[in-house]
Amino acid sequence: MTVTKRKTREKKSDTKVSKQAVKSEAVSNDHQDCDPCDSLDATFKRQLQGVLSRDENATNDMYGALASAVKANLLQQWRETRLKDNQYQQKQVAYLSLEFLMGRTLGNALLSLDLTTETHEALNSYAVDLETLQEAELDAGLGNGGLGRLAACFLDSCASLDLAVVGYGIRYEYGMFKQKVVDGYQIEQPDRWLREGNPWEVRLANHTITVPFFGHTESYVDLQGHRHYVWIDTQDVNAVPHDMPVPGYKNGRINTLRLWKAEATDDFDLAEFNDGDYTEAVARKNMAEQITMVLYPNDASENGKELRLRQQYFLSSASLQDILLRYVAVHGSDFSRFSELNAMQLNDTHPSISVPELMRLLMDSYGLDWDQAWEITSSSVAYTNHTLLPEALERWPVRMLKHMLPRILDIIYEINARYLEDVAHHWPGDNDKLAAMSVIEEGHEPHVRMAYLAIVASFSVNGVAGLHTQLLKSGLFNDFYQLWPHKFNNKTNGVTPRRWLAHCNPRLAQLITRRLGDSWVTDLTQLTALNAFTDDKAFLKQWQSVKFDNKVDLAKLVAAECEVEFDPKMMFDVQVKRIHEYKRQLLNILHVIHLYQRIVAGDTQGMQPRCVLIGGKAAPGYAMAKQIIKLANNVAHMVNSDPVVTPYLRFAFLPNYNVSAMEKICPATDLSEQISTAGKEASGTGNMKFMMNGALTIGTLDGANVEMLEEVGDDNFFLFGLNADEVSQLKSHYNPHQYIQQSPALKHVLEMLKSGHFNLVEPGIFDSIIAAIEDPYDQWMIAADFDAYRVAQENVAAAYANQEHWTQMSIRNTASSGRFSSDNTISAYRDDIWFAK
Ligand code: 26Q
Repeated sequence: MTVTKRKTREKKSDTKVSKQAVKSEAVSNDHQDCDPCDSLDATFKRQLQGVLSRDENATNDMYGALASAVKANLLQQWRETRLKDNQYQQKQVAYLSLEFLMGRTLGNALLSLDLTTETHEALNSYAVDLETLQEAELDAGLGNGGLGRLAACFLDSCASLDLAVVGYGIRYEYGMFKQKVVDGYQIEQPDRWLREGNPWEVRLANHTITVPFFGHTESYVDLQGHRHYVWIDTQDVNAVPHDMPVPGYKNGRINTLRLWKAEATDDFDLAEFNDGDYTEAVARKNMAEQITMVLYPNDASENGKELRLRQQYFLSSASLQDILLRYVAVHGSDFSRFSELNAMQLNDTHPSISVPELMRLLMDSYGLDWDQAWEITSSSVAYTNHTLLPEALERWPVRMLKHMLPRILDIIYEINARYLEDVAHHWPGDNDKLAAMSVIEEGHEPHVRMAYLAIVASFSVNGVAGLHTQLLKSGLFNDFYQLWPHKFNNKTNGVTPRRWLAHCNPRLAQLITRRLGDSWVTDLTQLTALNAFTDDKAFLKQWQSVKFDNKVDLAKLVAAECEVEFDPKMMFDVQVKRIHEYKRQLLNILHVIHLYQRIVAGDTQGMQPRCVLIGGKAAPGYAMAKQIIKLANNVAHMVNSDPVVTPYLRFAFLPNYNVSAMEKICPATDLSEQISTAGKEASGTGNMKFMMNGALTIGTLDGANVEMLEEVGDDNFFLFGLNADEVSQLKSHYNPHQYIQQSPALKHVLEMLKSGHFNLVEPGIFDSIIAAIEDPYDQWMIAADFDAYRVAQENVAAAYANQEHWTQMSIRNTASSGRFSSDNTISAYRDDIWFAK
């Protein structure tokens, strides 16, 4: 292999504070464009006067008025939090993420600010209820799925735990696409979530930051003989912060989610204008503003698109400049306390270009030498990995970096050259090791391996569940684990109990609070006290009736969205998540077909009537995932249109699954499907939301399921299937036909699929699905787990037949969910990684 030539080491230059740093003296961080107001009621009325004159679309206007009133109400606390944090008495953490899947803000803000009652009262004089207004809010869908929603749950917990944490992200003009289903096929529509404005955000044009692209680097030697690098002839883009409030739960802290919007710089336009090329100037403006136009909708494979890299660098550079300006405003150019007072958490490798960018800023803007800059960078950056799938690991072509970010590429080379010396020292003479671990993947088209770059520079590398972290250490990152075992640690994911129980399931929350008081909201382990009531008949009845009422509500949504009638007396069996082969929605659908065949054949012995719901989006370019959606819809059509079948089985595919849909779904679910191929789902977080709301899980030993099972015990969990070791051992000699032969049920299902029963007018459309199941290279091992899954589902049915016992198991699931509060997770990040207060 060729180890890239190391350049002349950069020497310490005089630590001159840059122009930017001086400018930062002016950083007041004030949100001047809004006035704080006294009572919510008064503000609401004032806001309303402005809108009621235009009375078409009154609900939207009233929502806007109410949201503005709530924002005005929180401005004072927001400012106080900022002033306090600006004094830098406490470690500041930046959570850097390309995704924040916030969902709606209003209901959560009212809960945290303790304004729900006051709001109900303020609305009394208008013929509209709070729920209707809440539903008028469009979801902030600035994320794909688990990773983006985790970031949102973490922000809630950080604020509620009184931590000084800023979320840094991108203000995408278009969030996650809206999914329509037409003739059973997914259709994507743009999500213009800002079309009616965003009452929660505060635009801070005076805090705009400039991000460079393209150009080239030059170097010079100063009078002391030190070499300096300059990046010149760049095309600059402005990053304008738009802040969103993140209220802590009834604690007075309001943290900030700072989302950057890309805008063209003035001199950019001006230069072109002076050249007389007006149209070119406008076109360039467009190019700049494209950066924050749209969220990439893939969640499990890297796509290598140049615009995506621009987004990543734009976020990283703007955020780091912002962090450094804030630091310098208080501490001046003395960086000796920087890493004691700052930590940057990378949400996967997406913002990992931050590593060379921080080096660049410290050296080129603030005059530090390489060693000082590296010491600071490598003690303030931490990396969280969210996937084991090799196809999802980010790699960027060296060529692309050289063109777009030449100075950054130089720094990456230098980081790699120095780090490879450590590797060579640890494995003397082992050139294969050097090639395998190099940040640069050599070859016809050399690439930068972003995960390796992140590991090399981070003082902490964590997985998101115990099993996931184990697999990182023993597999994907084993070489790095051998080199730096101390960097690796686990932080099992969690979800916020404010949104995922208190807000989304008020019936259950009230029932719990009547028995336990309300301090479970900030200390979820208190739910274990519910175990004392599993023999309390009255309590069991109340628990059942809460679930029943929630099912009535969900049935209304399903009727409206899918035109399928769900009967709340039947079991609600739900799988909602992104559509991916490894998550095995296909296994679920095959089981539905199996039940359908049994019912049609009159074999309903031991069956419990159930309504199966599947929801989730497929990445637009993921053909197999889209076929799976089509299959679900076609099977649903056959199931629901056969009156022999519907007393036992109903099946719906819910379009446009998102955060707000989950708020209705998880409180109403009896059975949660967590059936990924073992070793493939890093953690899962939907699994935790369901458990908190009293669903039982049918699942494999994968991700955080392992820990959920540990908490609740196997009497209260339907476990099935191969474990991660068995999956990896079977891989070399997997023979799906053997499993198909051994399982009459699976054989029968495949025969029906092959007969075209579900696609009579569209022959052949499911051939690729059938082939995948029968493929000896089927990584997801559908056939291997089918029978175990079928048997587990029979156990589910038998258990559901005893409603009292089922209810006891349901209570035990909620009671055991305390460990999966994101408060718990964030406390561990705080203590073990951030060393924050
Ligand atoms: C990468 C390159 C280019 C474009 C997009 C992406 C991209 C975007 C999003 C790649 C991956 C994602 C999202 C991954 C994700 O959501 N992972 C999930 O993270 C959860 C939180 O830790 C886990 O619970 C899930 O198990 C994991 O799948």
